[in-house]
Amino acid sequence: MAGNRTFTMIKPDAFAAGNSGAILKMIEEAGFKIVAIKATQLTPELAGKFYAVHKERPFYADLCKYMSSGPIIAAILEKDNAVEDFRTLIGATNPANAAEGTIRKIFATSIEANAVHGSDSDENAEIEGNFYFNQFDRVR
Ligand code: IDP
Repeated sequence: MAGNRTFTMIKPDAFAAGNSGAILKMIEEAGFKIVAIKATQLTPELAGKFYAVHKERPFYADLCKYMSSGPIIAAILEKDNAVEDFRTLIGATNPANAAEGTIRKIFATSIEANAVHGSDSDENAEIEGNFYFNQFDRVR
């Protein structure tokens, strides 16, 4: 059965451009409830840990640099079928391939600076949420 929570980050490009509020509005209007949220900034080491699954990819070093380049918002979101529905809402990794009306189509500026993160499985949603939030930082 699909889980009901996912994890997102509003990435440094979207945060710096002042698009956090507009993105959170789209997320809430799509039916997601915010159950944990914080503004923070990753160090390059923490970005490397978060994206460790990509460490053999050619873009890994740039990705760690970019993701630690400025503030972000991290959040846990709740909705039925959360992981899949949120991936649909954000659109394809490369904004050039993202469907009209998706968050990445509207706000992303490149395949790297693509505005938002969305977990790709229930298991990763749990791991990624726990990376940022302890049990007292979230709605139960
Ligand atoms: P996803 O975020 O859509 O799940 P992943 O393949 O898991 O995409 O990649 C993680 C992040 O790494 C992307 O969101 C994007 O910021 C960055 N990225 C992915 N592919 C490339 C690339 O080919 N060049 C530069 N950055 C990339």
